Amino acid sequence: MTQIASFFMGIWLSISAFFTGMAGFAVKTDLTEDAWYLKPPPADAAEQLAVLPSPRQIAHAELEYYGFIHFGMNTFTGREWGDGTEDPALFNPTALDTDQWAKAMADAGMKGAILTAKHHDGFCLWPTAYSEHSIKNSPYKNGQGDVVAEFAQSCRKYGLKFGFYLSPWDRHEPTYGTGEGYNEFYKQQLRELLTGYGDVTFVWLDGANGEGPNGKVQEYDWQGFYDLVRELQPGAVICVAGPDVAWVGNEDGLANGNVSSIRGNPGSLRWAKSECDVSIRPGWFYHGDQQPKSISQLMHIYYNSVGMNCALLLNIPPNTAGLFDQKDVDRLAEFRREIDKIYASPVVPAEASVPDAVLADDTQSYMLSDTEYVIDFKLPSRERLRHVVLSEDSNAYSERIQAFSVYAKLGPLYIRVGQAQSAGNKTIVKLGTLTPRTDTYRIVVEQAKANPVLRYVGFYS
Ligand code: FUL
Repeated sequence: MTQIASFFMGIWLSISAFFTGMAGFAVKTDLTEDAWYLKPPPADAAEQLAVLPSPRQIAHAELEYYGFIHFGMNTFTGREWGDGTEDPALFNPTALDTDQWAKAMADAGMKGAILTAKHHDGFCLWPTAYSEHSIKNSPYKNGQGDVVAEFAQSCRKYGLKFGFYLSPWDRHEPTYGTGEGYNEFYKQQLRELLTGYGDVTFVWLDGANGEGPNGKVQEYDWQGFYDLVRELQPGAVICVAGPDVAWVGNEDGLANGNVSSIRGNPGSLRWAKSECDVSIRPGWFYHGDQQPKSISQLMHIYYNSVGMNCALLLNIPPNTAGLFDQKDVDRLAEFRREIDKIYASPVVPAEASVPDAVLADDTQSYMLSDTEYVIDFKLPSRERLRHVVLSEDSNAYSERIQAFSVYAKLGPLYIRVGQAQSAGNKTIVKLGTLTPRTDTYRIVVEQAKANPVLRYVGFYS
C-alpha cells in the first residue's frame, strides 16, 4: 500500500508544475483509504498545543492589516538613518495634515497605524520634557506642535487603533550607552507616550541597534520597558523587540510560507504572530524620486502576509509638506479594491461533510474527528473557485494544522488545486488558474498536531 501511495505521490509532484506550481493530479478517488496521505505529528506536538495567545494577542490578530508611518527628521534630510546631529530647525512641514493620513489608511481598509515618534536619530515628534532634540525646537507651529497628539486624534476620528515606534537606538541622546542612565531616559519617554495620548494598541520596539556617539553600546532594560507598557497600557501589544508580535525576518512584507505563531525552542515555547513590515516605496522615509509599489507587488505581499497567518504592516511615508503623496493615496485605494475582490463572491456549499458551523465566518468552531480529515464540499452549482480561506480556532485550541490541500473533482479525478502549511488564524489559498469548473471540492488535512478545530472554511469564486 505504501509503495502504491508513493507512486501516486510521485505522479502528483511531477505533474504539479503544469497546473499551478502547487497543484497536481491525484488519480485515486478515495483519499480516505488507509489515510496514507497523513504525515505523523511533530514529536513536541503536546507542548505546542499548550501555547495559546493572550487576550491582547487575540485582539491584535483581528486587525490583520495596519499602517506604518515613517516621518521625522529624515523626511527633511532625505536620509534613511540620521546620525543625531541634525538641526531641529530642519523639521518644517508646511501643510501637515494627519487627518489626510488617517483617512487614506482607513479608506484603504487598515485597522490601525503606528507612527515613528522617535527614529534612530533621536528627534522626537512630541515635545518631550527629557530632550531638546524635538519638535519644540523646530519651526513647526513655532515649537508649539505635537505630531503624536495630532496623529492620535486623527486615528480616533477615523477609527484606527493607534500605536507608536520609539527607537531604542538613539544616536543623539548623550546618555545612550551608559546603561542605567539611558534606560531611565527611555522609560521617561515611554511613560510620556503611554500616558499622554489615549489608548495605545501597538508599542513598536525596533531591533536595529548600534553604537552611541560615545562609542558605547547600550544594554537595554527590556524587561523594565515591557513592565512599563503592561502597567500603563495593558491592552497594547509590544512588537518586534518585544514579546507579543514577532518580526517575520525581512522588510519585504513576505512570509514566504505559512508561518506558525508558536515560536521558540522546546521547553520555552511562546505565542507570537508574525508581522510582515514593508514600505509602499523602496525607502521607509519619503524620497521624491521613489515610486510606490505596483498593485501586483502589493497583492503578492498581501497573499504572503495576511494570506499566510501573519499581520501586514504597510508603511506610507509622508512628504516634506507633511502629506501622503497622492500617488500613494491612489495606490492604497486601488490595493483596497483588489483585496476586496478576493472576498467579493463567496460561494456557500450546499452540502458538506462537516457541520454548517464551519461554513459561516463567525466564532463557532468544530473539531474534526479522526475520520474527518478529508472534508467534502458540494457547491450549489459548478464554479471555478479562485480562493479558499481556512481558519482554525487557534485562540482556544492553538494552531493544529500543519499541512493541507484543496482538490477539485474532474470526472473521477481529484486535482490538487491548492496547498498550504500551517493554517492558523487565517490562510488564503489562491487556487491555480487551471482549476476546473466543478461543484465538488475537497480539503485534505495532511498533517496536524492533534484533531484540527476549524472555525471557518470559505470558498470564493
Ligand atoms: C529598521 C530601521 O532601521 C528602519 O529604519 C525602519 O524603521 C524599519 C521599520 O526598522 O530596523
